[in-house]
Parts: sequence; structure tokens; C-alpha cells
Amino acid sequence: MKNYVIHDLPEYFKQYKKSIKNPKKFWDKIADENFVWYQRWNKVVKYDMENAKIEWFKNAKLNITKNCLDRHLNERGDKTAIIFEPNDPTEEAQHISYRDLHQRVCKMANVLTDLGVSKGDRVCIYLPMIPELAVSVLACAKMGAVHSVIFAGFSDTAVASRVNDCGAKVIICSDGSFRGNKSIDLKVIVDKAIEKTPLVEKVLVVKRTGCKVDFKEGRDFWLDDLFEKASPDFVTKIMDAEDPLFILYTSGSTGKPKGMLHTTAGYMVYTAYTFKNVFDYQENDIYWCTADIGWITGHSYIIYGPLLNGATTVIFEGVPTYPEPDRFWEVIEKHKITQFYTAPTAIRSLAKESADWVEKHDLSSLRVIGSVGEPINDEAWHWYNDHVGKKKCPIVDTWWQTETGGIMISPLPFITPTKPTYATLPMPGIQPVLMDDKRNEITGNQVDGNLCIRFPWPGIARTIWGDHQRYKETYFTAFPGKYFTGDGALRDEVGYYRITGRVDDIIIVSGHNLGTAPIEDSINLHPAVAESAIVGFPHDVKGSALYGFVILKDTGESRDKENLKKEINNVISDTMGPIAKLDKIQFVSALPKTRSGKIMRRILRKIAAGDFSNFGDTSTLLNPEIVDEIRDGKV
Ligand code: 6R9
Repeated sequence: MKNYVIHDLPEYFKQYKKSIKNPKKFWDKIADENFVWYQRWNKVVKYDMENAKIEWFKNAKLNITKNCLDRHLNERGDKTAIIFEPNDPTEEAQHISYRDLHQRVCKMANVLTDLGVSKGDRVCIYLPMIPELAVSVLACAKMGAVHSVIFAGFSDTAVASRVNDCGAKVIICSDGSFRGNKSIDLKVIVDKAIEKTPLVEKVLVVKRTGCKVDFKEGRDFWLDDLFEKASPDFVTKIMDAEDPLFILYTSGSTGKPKGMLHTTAGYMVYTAYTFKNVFDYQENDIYWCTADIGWITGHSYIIYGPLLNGATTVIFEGVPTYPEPDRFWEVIEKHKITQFYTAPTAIRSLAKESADWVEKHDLSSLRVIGSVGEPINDEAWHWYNDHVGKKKCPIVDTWWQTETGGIMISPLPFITPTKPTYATLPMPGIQPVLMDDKRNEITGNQVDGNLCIRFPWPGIARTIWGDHQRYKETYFTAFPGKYFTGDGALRDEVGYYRITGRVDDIIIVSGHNLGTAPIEDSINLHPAVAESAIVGFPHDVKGSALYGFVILKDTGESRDKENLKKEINNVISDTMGPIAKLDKIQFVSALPKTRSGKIMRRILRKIAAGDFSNFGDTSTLLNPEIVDEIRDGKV
């Protein structure tokens, strides 16, 4: 990789300046010198921020898997591409070479072709963290099908709504999944989802747990049966730079999840570039990101970014605390991990355990440690720095989003001096701006505001699948001409950024983004519930947890409130999955609403946090008396 790597701070500033002064030239050179293309682009970038229309490397022809796999075969054919570390530590880890991975991907592409998948078709993938998940993703990319990975913790209703939204005809799933000492029957969930998805024609099932599954003749197929017969030769599809690569669903402020669409060339260039620089990846490093491939972090920094750089990347099936709370540290020692990338919620939960669990392992292979998903608090930052990084490994606190495709603000290891809880400086090509509520840019340092980005970058999502209007309204309308992130941030005296958290109706629980609206919609399905409002409150492990204020219908009968709380959580679990369950539920007679009918969530947030000090201006409330009632009835 040429012209790609930043070596010191002056060079970072120089590159950064260049990238802002002439972004076209900057990205043109990176794209030109580091990837294989069938055909060059005739325009680096074309954009219209008013209408949210963005194109990069227009008319270039490529396939991302040629860059992830084929081009490494000569030099790195025998190098390990993927290390698979199973849930059960006594099951042997697998080392899959680039050559083997390439062959598996070609075979899978042939299997999918035989099932009727062709270029442009959407394929939903509902798999646990096993190698077949990466193989499926890459096979779709190789054949030009659009993958949509659905996190294997989602319920049948959530699966159905995603499958229907993207119009997938094929689902790839497994019989079941292992997670710690539990196993979950995934095929059963898919069977239920399919009752609500008229379009699905074929289901490809990977055998993992060996649990009993029901098979529907002509619809369901075992992967093993087809894989065995499949040819290892596949002619890679030639894709256009802006052809869709994948759809990944993220929470929105309405009940309908947003299918963020990423396209091919820009995403490739951006994830490869950021992976190399943020993790300082060197040829013999063993890199491990603990995210699930069902989230963007897994797409960009378990699969695409690492493989584009010819890296060795770990796929871990298990959980941090199984069989013991030292599983992460054990795996680091076992595979001699050099870069470790995880989430603050995992760090906080492991920091609660005795430090002996960490100390008993040799973590000396580590060079860089990373954090992603939510703001990392001071205590967690220091614990991570002291116990895991031994004060020698820089912490890269990487801020970014599903929508941004790749890391936007982060220290570069051994280059940017770190500062606890600060994501520090933008990547080259990224122009953060802070805006006040009146849409004015806030200049200078030691300021805070709404975080926006001024100029498009190659990795930005291009649209919401099937709803460009919503894409435009969500990201490009609040601050015209700019991309609005939904986050608040402050800029300190030297220009470092610290992300302060969401300023919209998204709550991040254990690193998972949850929209308040879909949870409220789900609670309201309970026959006894009239209305509800969800807010987040601080939680020492999850970061934020969910607090529900619920108004019951007057049915004339008195109900067992504790039982009702359980029932409400069951409804949430069934419709959205267990991650959206409420930690606390308080029954109230009304919600504080403004004259225009908006729930004043700011007040509910304070009550949920146990902070009754000052509710601020309540003069616009229609029912100010309700505030005292809710405060006094706090559970
Ligand atoms: C990559 C990912 C995006 C939201 C984002 C922000 C929060 C992510 C963060 C962070 C503070 C960090 N977030 N990284 N907040 N510091 N280092 O997590 O994507 O799931 O779409 O979430 O997560 O609020 O807007 P996604």
C-alpha cells in the first residue's frame, strides 16, 4: 500500500490539510495506487448536499472481493485470513488461509447462483459469528448480490420487517447458535419470520449446533449438501463504483428501521484506508475486533477493512464472560493478538471483575487497543489503559456510525497524543463542524454543539433503501448543506473532539442503537397499555439502560403490576428482541406534553436518572402538574 500510511504528527497535519484543500486529488491518488480496478473512474466525486446525492469514483469498474481476496493469492495465499475462535474454548480454533477463503467464497457464490440469486438481488444473512457468515457476505459481493446481514439476536418480527423492506428472496441462516452456555434455535425464528415474508423463496441452512430443524421441501436446503457439489471456480461480477454493496439496518426515530445502503468503490477505499491508519496494521499482525458482523463495525473492521489490507482477522463466536470472565484475555494470549478493538460496555462489564482475571494472562503481544460504539467514560478508559494496554498501547477511541461506513474521528496510534474520553482528531478527508440550534456554525475552540460534517467522504451511505426522501430529511435537512450526525460534541482548547452523546431520540444500550419510537410502538401493542415513553438513564455497565413510563388503559380491572411489567418486556422481546427490554417501568397517569403534543423527554430523562434538582422551563407544558406526580411516584 503506497501513499497510504501516515507516520508522524506533522505528516498527519500535512495530509489532513491536503485532503481538505483538494479532496478530489487526495482520494484520487489513494484509490489509484492501492486497489485493482477493471476500469478507472472519470470523476472522483460528484455531490449535491441539498438533495443528498453523492457519487464517488463515477464509472469505475471493480469488484471489492478481487481486492479482498484474489489479489492476495500470489503473495499471501497461505497466510491466515480468518482465525475462527469458537464459543467453546475446547473446540479447536480454525485458521483459514486466503486461498481457502477464496475457494469457499467461490463455492458459496455458485451455491447462491444455483438457488437463483443474481446480480442486484438482495440476500439476507442471519447467522452467528461463524466463518460462513464472512463467506456469505463475500460471496454476495463477488456475485454482485446485495447482502443484508441481520444480527442473530433479533426476533422473528424484526427479521421479517427487514427481509420485507429489502425484498430478499433468499435467507442464509444456521440451525442454531452458541452463545456462552446457551444455544439459540435460529432456524425456528426464521421459520416464524417467513410466515410474514411472502417474497422468500429459498432458505440456505448452515449446520452449527445440530439442533432439530423443520425443513420445507423445495424451500430449505442444507449448505453442506450444496457446498460439496459446488464448483470452486466462479467468474467475478464486474461492478460499477456506485452499485449497491450492502444494506444494513439501523434504528430510526420512527418504527421503521432504516436500511442504510453502502455502495462499492467509495466504501472500499474508505474502510481500507482507515483500517490501515487507525490500527497501524503491519504484515504479521493478528487483529481482533470483538463486534458482531451484524453491526457496521463487523462489516467494516472484521471483514472488509482487514481483508482489503491482507490482514489476519479473528472471528469470535462467544461472549466475554464464558466460560470465565477472562475469555477475552485468554484469546489475546492464545492467538497473540496485536490489535484489539472492543466496546466500552464490554470494558465496563469486565472491569467489574477482579483484575486478577486480566493479570494472569500474557497480553504482551498487544500494540494498539480500540474502543467503539458509545462514549467511553473516564473510569473505563483508565481501566482499559492500565490493565489491558499496560499504559503502553495507545487507545484509539474511534467515533463513527453505520451511516459513515468507516471511522471518522480517532487518534492515530503512536502519532496522536491520546486524551481520556476524547476521540481526538478527524481522519484526513473528514471536516467536522459544530452547529448551534439556530443553524449557525460555532467556530473556535472550547465550544460544543451539534456535530455535522461539511464535505462528503467516500464511505458515506448513499441512501436509505427505498426511501431517499427519509435519507435526505434525516441527515441533510436539519443543517442544510451539511451531514448531521445526531450526536453532540465538544471541541477542546487544542481542537480535539469529544463526543458527548446522542441529541436525538436514539439511546445506546450496551453499544446497540435503539430508537425510542419502535420500542414505544412495541409496548403499545400490549392490550393494557394506552401510551408510553422511553428514555435512557445512566447504567454502570450498559452505559445507558431503558426506562419506560407507561400509561395503562382504564379497563376497570386492577392488574398485578409486577406481572404486567414482565408481560410488557415479553412483548418487547417478541417484537424487537431481548436487547430492547426495559430495565425499569413506571406506571403513570399521564406524560408531560407540550401544547403541540410533544412529550418533554428532557424531564423524563431527569426523573429516570434520579435527578430532581431543576426541571428547567416547564412553561410550555400543557400539564405541568404531572411532573410532580411522576417524580413522587418514582419506582
Ligand atoms: C460504529 C457504530 C453510531 C453511534 C454514534 C455515536 C455512538 C460510536 C463512538 C460513539 C462516542 C465513540 N458512537 N462510536 N460515541 N464515542 N467512539 O457504533 O455505529 O451502531 O451506527 O452507532 O454510536 O452516538 O452516532 P452505529
